[in-house]
Amino acid sequence: AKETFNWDDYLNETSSVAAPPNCFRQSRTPPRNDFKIGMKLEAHDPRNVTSVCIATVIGITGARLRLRLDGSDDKNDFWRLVDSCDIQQIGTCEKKGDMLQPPLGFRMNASSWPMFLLKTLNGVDMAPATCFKKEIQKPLQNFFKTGMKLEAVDKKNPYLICPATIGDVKGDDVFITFDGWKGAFDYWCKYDSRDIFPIGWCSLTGDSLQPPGNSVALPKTTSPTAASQIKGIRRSMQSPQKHVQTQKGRKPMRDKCLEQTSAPP
Ligand code: MLZ
Repeated sequence: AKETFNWDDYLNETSSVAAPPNCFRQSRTPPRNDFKIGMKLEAHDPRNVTSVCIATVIGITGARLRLRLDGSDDKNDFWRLVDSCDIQQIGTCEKKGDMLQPPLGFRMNASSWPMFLLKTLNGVDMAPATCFKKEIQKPLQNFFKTGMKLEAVDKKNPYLICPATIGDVKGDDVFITFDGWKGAFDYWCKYDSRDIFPIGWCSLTGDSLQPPGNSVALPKTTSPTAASQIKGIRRSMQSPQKHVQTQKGRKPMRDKCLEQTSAPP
């Protein structure tokens, strides 16, 4: 049977609270994804944000698009929300009097760009204006507090959205820590980042939320007894079948998390 991660149970097990929706620069109802694979649009080159390029929709995942810049390789795909201000309808750039640019790392000789562009745009399936949704205003200030739970894009594996905790708050910045991954994927971002979502986002968009990893981070201040108990938990986690208890008498992670030694790939 397919087990699914359940936020209510998890918040209970970890005695934590969800970051309220007003913390995020995200619509309360995720925008509808009307794009189709193969459609083309204009996108800011993530590696050179001042230049606007032609991109193709390579994949659709929830309210996000997997994009590839035309003339680029297949190693630099990126993901954008359908209401991202980084994407626009083909023609927008020209209307503003700007020129479409070759992506950073254009596969061909720079002199072949005009002809490449002409061929690229000939008879293509251009995403219509209705596909592009309006980005909402950012919250007036950083409302996040340390310890709040959320769903966040794993920037090292940007196709993944995973359960996370606010690890720290400094001015307009928040530290995103991934539950059960010992800090390996953590990052700082602005409170209005488009890569962080309120809990329940994935279930609304149809994205699959990755379950937490199976590494328990040692709390900063730990009593000797708690420390030995945590070591015990870690030992038990090496043998996935065992039922383990925390000092609070709760399972630190759900059984299915223990079964999963590491998320694919
Ligand atoms: N296959 C990778 C995915 C890790 C994803 C972690 N996300 C916070 C791994 O197991 O390393």
